[in-house]
Amino acid sequence: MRLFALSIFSALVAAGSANLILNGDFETNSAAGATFYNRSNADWTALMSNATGYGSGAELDLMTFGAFGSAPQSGSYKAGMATGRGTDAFTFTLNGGVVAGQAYSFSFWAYRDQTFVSGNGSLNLGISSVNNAAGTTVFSTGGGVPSNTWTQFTGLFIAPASGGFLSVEAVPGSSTVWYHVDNFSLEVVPEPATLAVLGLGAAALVRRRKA
Ligand SMILES: [Ca+2]
Ligand SMILES: [Ca+2]
Repeated sequence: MRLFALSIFSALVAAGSANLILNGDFETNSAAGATFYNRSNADWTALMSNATGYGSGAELDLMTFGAFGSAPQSGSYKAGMATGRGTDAFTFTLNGGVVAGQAYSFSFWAYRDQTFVSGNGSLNLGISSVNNAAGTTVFSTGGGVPSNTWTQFTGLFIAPASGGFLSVEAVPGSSTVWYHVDNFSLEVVPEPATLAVLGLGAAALVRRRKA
């Protein structure tokens, strides 16, 4: 019964909503097939559509095939964030924003590139009302980002505040780390109340079938 309800839940999450992140794959840009390393926040922001660099590190990268590390996880571009000079960070502009109290699911891909540094740190996601600040943190990888292998991170959260932006921050650990990131998505999860009703309906359906 629980598995049956879970499968309905999964189907709703999968089919129910579109990606709220307008350029979560980094594909909409003016790079014209080139790779750009160590951009200032202003220059990286100018390259990107619907994303804004704001961190103190200000050495963001936009990379395509042939750049250091693995090929982009999705499409032709990935982004790079380091902690050598501070905290590299950016926000994605959201389609319509998120609403406080609503449930959301997220997914993104990341790894620690070891070409130049082998450090640690974390990647944090936040909901922000402005495009140049982290806002309220909703997820942290902690130190558990694998090196050199694209790894998917997924989860659910209840939005702690309303906001039009999803922030991504490379938080320094004990030594410099270079994260490569790609393919971010954020989707609305059906209301918990709706899920509860559907779960009861599924349970009732199972009971009827067994009777
Ligand atoms: Ca991409
Ligand atoms: Ca860089």
